[in-house]
Amino acid sequence: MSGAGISTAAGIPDFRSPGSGLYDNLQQYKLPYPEAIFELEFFKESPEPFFKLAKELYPGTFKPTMSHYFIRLLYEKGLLLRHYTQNIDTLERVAGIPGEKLVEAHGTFHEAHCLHCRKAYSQQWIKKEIFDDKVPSCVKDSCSGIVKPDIVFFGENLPDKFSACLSKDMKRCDLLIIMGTSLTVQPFASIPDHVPDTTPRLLINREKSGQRFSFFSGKGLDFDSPKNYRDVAWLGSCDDGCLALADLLGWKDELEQLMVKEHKMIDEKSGGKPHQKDAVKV
Ligand code: CNA
Repeated sequence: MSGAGISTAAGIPDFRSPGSGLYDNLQQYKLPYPEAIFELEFFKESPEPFFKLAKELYPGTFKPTMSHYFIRLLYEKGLLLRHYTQNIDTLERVAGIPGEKLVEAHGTFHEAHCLHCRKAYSQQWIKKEIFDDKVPSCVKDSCSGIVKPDIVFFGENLPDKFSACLSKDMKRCDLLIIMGTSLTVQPFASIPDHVPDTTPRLLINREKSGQRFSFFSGKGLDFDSPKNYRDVAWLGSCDDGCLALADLLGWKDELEQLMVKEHKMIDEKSGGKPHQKDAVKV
């Protein structure tokens, strides 16, 4: 399972890293508070800040990281039961992980719907509207509702696939790898509570996250108490962590070569133009 931290090396800021995270850099949007940009009620009143940000962060402009290709290797070797992601940047798909192996818990930019009449719109349509600096609005007669990409805002339900997969996957999970997430957004953050008590849980992140709030609660990760027998925090960058793990597995060269090969293909597809943007300045 992963969060924004597996994509920061691609140049996409996360939410909460002090200084570089989106929440510290949204002054230009004049929001009442940073989270408002992803809140449904605020969006209905003031959609402009979200669409301005969506243009900056639009999928298709970034290349997957070493961490994404590590997940792809897990898949190719038949070890990936499922990858649960909070990310909306679609880099897992770009990295070649098939849709049936993914749970995009906070939705994707793949499709969009009118908030009023639910008419579906394609990614190409909404992309053009966003890049023309318009607030996309429904073209159906007498509707003109706002059209929103199918990413999950605060105040919206997660896709049905999330709970459907969770109930069948978690009992089969024999190693949970958690990468690049502050484990603060529910219900995603409680996935680690659903695996069997005998399943080891490995966190690869810049800081410890998701720790249990009380010694007795039994919920959350437990790295430091004497009772811990299965939780491990590897602190550092996700890419370094994946590379270190790949090294232990004897896959280091394969992983590095896969990333070089795939990035070359992405560059070729984009007509030799450098594909990767500089880190986004919001
Ligand atoms: P977050 O709350 O911003 O936390 C990110 C975590 O990753 C923090 O603990 C950081 O310390 C850590 N981190 C950042 N960069 C690295 C790195 N290179 N290596 C190791 N650790 C790192 O983000 P979460 O994903 O936990 O929060 C959930 C939100 C963020 C979801 O709703 C996402 O939709 C949303 N989000 C997604 C993207 C994206 O799609 N790339 C970008 C920004 C936010």
